[in-house]
Amino acid sequence: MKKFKIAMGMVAIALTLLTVMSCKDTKKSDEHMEMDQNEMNHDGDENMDMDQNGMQNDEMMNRDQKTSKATAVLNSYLELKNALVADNTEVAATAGKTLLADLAKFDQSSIAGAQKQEVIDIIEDAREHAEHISENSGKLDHQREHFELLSNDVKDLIAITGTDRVLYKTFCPMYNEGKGGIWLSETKEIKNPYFGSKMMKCGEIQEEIK
Ligand SMILES: [Cu+2]
Repeated sequence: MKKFKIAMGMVAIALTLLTVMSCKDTKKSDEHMEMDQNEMNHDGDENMDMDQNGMQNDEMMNRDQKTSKATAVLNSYLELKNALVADNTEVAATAGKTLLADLAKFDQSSIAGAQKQEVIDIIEDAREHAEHISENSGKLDHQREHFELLSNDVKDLIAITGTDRVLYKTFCPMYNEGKGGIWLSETKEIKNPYFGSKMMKCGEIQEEIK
């Protein structure tokens, strides 16, 4: 099964763009750089919104020709990503809440063997990040930190479940003091969820996932 296809052409174009765009003038506050364990571990009311979002997601499932177990998760993840692109902390929090509910409903029953535990672990981790994002309206930096970790979880999840749509794994080399961070996008056009309007075009496509 061909899960990942690296579009080298895209990378080359993106690199060229990257050189052209000035990504240098950003200063990121590191006040949230170290997330302490207590903050990461509190137990929340993750199941609160399961019913509320059920109908909406079923509708989305029916509309898509191609579906995957990750469909609802991807829908809310991309909604969250686009809210961060728009620097909209309230919408990001709302999308985080929807995502939390979708993660809680994720059905891993048909996933076999060693991958099952892996999926359970990924979902558990992703739920914590979605929860923090939902609870931190007004703190865009904080939401973005969790979004970076969440993006890796979603990437790992679809490596197992597959994806119902083409996604672009995009890398922002400037994020996190130059350590960089990835996100998944439904479009080839670079719209940076880590910097939003401050550095919208910073990023390069690393993989086309389909
Ligand atoms: Cu947090």
